[in-house]
Amino acid sequence: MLVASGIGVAGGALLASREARAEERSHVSQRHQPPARPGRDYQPVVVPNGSKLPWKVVDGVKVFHLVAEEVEHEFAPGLKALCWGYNGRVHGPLIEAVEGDRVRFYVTNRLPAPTTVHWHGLLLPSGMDGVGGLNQRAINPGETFKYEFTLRQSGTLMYHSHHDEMTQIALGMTGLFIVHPRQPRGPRVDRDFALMLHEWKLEPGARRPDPNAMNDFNLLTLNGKAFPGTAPLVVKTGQRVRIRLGNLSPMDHHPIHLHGYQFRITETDGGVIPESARQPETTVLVPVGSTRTVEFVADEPGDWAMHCHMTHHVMNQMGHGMANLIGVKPGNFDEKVRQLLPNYMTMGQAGMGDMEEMGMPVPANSIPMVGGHGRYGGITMGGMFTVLKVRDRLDSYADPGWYENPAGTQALTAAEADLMRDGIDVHGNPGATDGNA
Ligand SMILES: [Cu+2]
Repeated sequence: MLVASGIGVAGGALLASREARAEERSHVSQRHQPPARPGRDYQPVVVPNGSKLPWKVVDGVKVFHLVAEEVEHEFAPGLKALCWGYNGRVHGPLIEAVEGDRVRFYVTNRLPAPTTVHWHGLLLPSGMDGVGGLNQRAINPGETFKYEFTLRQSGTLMYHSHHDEMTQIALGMTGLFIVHPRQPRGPRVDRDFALMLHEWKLEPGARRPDPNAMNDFNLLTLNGKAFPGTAPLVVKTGQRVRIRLGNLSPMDHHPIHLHGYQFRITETDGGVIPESARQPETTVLVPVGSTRTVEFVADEPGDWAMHCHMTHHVMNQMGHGMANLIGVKPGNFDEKVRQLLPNYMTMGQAGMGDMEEMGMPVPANSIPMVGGHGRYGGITMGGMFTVLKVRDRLDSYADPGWYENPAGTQALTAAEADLMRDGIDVHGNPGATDGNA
């Protein structure tokens, strides 16, 4: 009897606490704060090559309108394709709001297929989570759905289609969703950049990316652009810089490496990393379906490369099923082939580095497989590559051009006098010492 009543009491308490939690949840979703304003309540992020989703306030709610549609997108000068995105952009415009804001999204589907929008990493009611068939009926072509929730967290989050994910994400239907904290946290950041990573398969000359690709991606992008189409990140010396990286590539994680600095990884899409757990890094791995945020003080002026460290991810439209020609001596092979193909040239015997310089003609609507031009010649990286430009003096954040290295701070051809002084015989063999000694 005693035992049974004990269970009864415990059961009642459990029920009461469950009800309290449910009430708390609904209370939280009701108890939104006045809509925060850019400049006054938060410092807006910078989206290189990108755009932001406009909004208006209606009765204390921030109202947005996303239109899912086909978009002609330029990946780099000379390379366009028909992709799927939002509001005429690939990827979709960045959404920017503040913790405590009540937000309402109208989503109009102008695609030829049903779609949904999933709010990746956001804490919200299950029915707003956007998984087609699970949380809602998919939005048919021509329909407009409404999503509404209160932002209960801050951070670097994302949005993407969650219906026929393989096709729709591969064609570009992703975007960043930045939620600023209501109360500023940590040291003030001067430049706050947001970049979305992606990978595509687009055959030279093709009009549409191939969503069936699983391994052979040939176009790697930052905010939808492949170098040399990527805009630089421009910063003044001494500024505190934040870079937010999101990855909704179909298949690959991207180790993003920044030259010239050590940074700390401060946040994931799961929240803020405690200060004691922030390791110094020069490369941050951004897994598929995640965001990573890094911070550092830009105290060293210059042009600093920032790129994915997977070497195939800093190439442009390159087929990977080619013969290994390293070290091959073609002899008079070229001459013989030219009788049939007048422009034939065997390439690749010493690698790919010369290919950008050669100015080989490329098929219409394609870009050369390697990089662009820098201040000192060809840059043998393309794809997921950009430049952090740090300058002592800036009139604006427009591209300041290439950095002029101060005299004595740049690698140059070794002078004869230096070689003499240091006893370097360029024809000698300096060898190597025993690694165990
Ligand atoms: Cu990569």
